[in-house]
Amino acid sequence: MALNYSEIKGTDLSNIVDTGTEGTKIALGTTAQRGTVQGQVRFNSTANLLEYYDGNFYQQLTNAPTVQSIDVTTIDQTAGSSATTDITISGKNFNSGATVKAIATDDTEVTAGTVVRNSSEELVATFTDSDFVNADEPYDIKVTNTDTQFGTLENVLYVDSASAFTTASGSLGTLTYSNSYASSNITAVVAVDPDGEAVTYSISSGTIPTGLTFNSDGTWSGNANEPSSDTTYSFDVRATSNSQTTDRSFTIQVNAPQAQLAIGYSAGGGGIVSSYSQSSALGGHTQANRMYDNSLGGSNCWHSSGGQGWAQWDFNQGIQIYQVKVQNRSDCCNNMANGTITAWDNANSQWITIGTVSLGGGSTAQQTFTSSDTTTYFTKIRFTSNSSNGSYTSIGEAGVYTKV
Ligand SMILES: [Ca+2]
Ligand SMILES: [Ca+2]
Ligand SMILES: [Ca+2]
Repeated sequence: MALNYSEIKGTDLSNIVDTGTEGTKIALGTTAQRGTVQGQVRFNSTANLLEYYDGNFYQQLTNAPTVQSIDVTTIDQTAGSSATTDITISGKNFNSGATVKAIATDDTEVTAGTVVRNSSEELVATFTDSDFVNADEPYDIKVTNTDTQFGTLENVLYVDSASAFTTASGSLGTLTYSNSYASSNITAVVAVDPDGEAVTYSISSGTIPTGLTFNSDGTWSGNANEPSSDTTYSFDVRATSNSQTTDRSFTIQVNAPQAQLAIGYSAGGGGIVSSYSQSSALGGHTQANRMYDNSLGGSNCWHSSGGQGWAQWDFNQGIQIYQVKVQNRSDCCNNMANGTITAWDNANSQWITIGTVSLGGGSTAQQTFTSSDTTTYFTKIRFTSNSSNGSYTSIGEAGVYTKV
């Protein structure tokens, strides 16, 4: 039953008991309409809060803030002395002037340098990264309103600094035929995490030599493929530890084989030729060893007694043949060398063709043949020739080159 004023005028209203269920309606007004009598209770329609006057100030009945989540959960403490991290805090009852702190496990407090209040449900707090210490993680996030009420979300913020490379950027090594293009000649990549966390490695960009494998522990395995020309491979290695990554640029050089003269020309027999033979030698002319005497004319040629013939060198060891060069005699009769060069594959008892000679005429004519065979060791080489002038076969000089 509702009463009006005339009905209760003069009635003692001390210790009023409201037996209703809906609620007691009290005074409502703006901040400007506040009274000044101690004990007055009212609803402030400006602040949208219940308030009472304590004789000096109006005290408002507010709710403590609640921190529900943060959008960043790691701080890189080593990011730089002036580096900062913005953390967006979601929750409720964030008031203007609210402050934010990160509380360490030893209760050390890190205060956000600035706090931007987007709404009563969202703050953005900016922390200085170098204020954090890995040993003191995890940190709590504490929001305190100006009325000192606070809310805390515990154990949510961690320190995670990125690993640092100890391997200098730049070349990790050079692979050559001589070192078998083996990964053992390449420097392993190392980075150290300041928090003591494990580091794994990957290629984040660029290209590594075909045939090599970069392992997740920073080491290399395999053998690079032999290139046809010197090649520099450039790539970035990414070191990952916990949530952080760091990249560094490196190179690997892979060089094509070089031809090294083993027999012939200025190398003579090279200590490799153990014996020589020929199908025939023209009287007054000379034999197969004259093809490695570093002289092209006159008697310094192998010269058959007929239009066809062959000259052969036997090696005292198996050698890999990379290139073979043949050259005409220089003084005369220099239209005589046409035929084939073959080499003896001792393991499989067979002649393998290295090249087809077609020198034609000319005192300086020469040909070089390059073999793609990288596995066979040969114990003999034979120069088989059909004279183009129908009377003689003659070769002034020949050379065999190995790879280095
Ligand atoms: Ca940590
Ligand atoms: Ca770390
Ligand atoms: Ca010669």
